[in-house]
Amino acid sequence: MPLTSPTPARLRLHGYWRSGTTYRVRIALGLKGLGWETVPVNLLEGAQKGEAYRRLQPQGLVPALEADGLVIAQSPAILEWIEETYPDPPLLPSTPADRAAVRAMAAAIACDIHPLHNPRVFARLKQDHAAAPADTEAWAAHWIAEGLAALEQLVARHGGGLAFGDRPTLADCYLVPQIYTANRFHVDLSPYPRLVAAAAAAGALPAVAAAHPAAQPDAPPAA
Ligand SMILES: N[C@@H](CCC(=O)N[C@@H](CS)C(=O)NCC(=O)O)C(=O)O
Repeated sequence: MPLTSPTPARLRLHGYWRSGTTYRVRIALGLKGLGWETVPVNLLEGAQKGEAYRRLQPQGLVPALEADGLVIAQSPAILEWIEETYPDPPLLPSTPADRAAVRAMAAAIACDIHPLHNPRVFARLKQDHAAAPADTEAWAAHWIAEGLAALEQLVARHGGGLAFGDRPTLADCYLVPQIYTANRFHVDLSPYPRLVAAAAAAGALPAVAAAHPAAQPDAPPAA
């Protein structure tokens, strides 16, 4: 039976142009052919900690997605909601084993790499351990490199032109922003040629290119 998607809800994505978690959601929305309204939450000004934003996302972390009356926190939950609500085109493969492989790639980034290079983690390292900006950058680079090394093997097992096979999946939604962030922290990506190639191939897709941080309305002009 062909997959069908319902008429899109009015989608409002609260996030920040350079946030990797917001970038994930933009990629998924774009791949589904969905439009959305960007609601900027300026992380540099601490807007994510304000009362108004915490009413949507009590952790004070971006992104949050509003879909008509529904408010969804946490990018993995948002991505799964998008996939379940708008199944066409699918961003998960058809068999449980393949879906598990895609979710493992996603979790390697979402659970084990990304949380360690968050502004709130850097703030704590600075406050409690007198970490200088060079120290927090080295910290981030360490955890990113360790995580990417394992991910390179997962992608070697399953990848084609993209992270999993040759069709975009949720794994690409996570990988592209993580490679962007790795570049921000000056991580040497030469040990991860498959990841670099997969992210470049995904990034060349028009929907993914449109999700790039520099293309967002809240990005500074020189980004
Ligand atoms: N697991 C959460 C993580 C969200 C998250 O860490 N967002 C970052 C930006 S990428 C944030 O809002 N950081 C604000 C801070 O650290 O104060 C998700 O995937 O939505």
